[in-house]
Amino acid sequence: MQRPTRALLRRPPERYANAYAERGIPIDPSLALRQHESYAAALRHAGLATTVLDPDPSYYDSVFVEDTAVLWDGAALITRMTPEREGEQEGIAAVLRGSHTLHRLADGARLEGGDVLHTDTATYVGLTGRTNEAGAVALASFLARSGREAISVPVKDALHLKTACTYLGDGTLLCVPGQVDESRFDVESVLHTAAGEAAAANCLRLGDHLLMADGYPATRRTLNRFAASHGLELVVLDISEFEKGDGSLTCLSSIW
Ligand code: CIR
Repeated sequence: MQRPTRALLRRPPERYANAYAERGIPIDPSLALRQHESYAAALRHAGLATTVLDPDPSYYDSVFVEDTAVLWDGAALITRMTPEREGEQEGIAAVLRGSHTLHRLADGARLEGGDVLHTDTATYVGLTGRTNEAGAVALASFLARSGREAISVPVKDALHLKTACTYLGDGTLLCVPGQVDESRFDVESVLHTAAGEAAAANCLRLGDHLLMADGYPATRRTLNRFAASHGLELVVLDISEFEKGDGSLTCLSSIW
């Protein structure tokens, strides 16, 4: 897996809390901003240089930048998103143009960054409500330029592939039981989230740091053991105000 050195983030717009309030989900906007700052600080602590963009008031979910692009080897595959978010990727594409060669999806292809999981040996693409076969094929040809394989994985009962599982590094996958066929992954070991802690599956490994979301004590014990045995610092972040919007750790940044 390429070791990332840079991260792109976007602060949540005022509309973020309002949009969820209209659906009866109360989000505290100032807490969301503080949690976003802590997240950015954790990325810097892990050695990444961060660029934090001003909010995009046109798209309430625009804090979830991961979904807008897949980054690999100096190139960016700009995604096509769920209808409510379609268009959001253009603001990120305008920024990435300065550092990446941009590639686009054909009409009819759908892909979101949350469905793309890189391990040391391959890239996995989730087939979900957000990513279709044509999107997976487009990702495969995007990565083929770098001689990298993309392997499709159907996902059950999760928004994205990385809601169901993430790669912890050191040959280890962390999965919610039953949401993906674990035998499809070329890994040495598989850990599971504890019962009732599915949202703990989305972790972010950055060098010798492993970031996990706060509030999942049983899975935290598992990850503490993993971190200790691999010489990692486990960093636990409260991202409650983003979880309320179905977000998780990886979706708050695009890293390369
Ligand atoms: C959405 O439905 O698109 C947002 N509310 C949540 C996106 C989370 N993205 C991610 O986990 N990669």
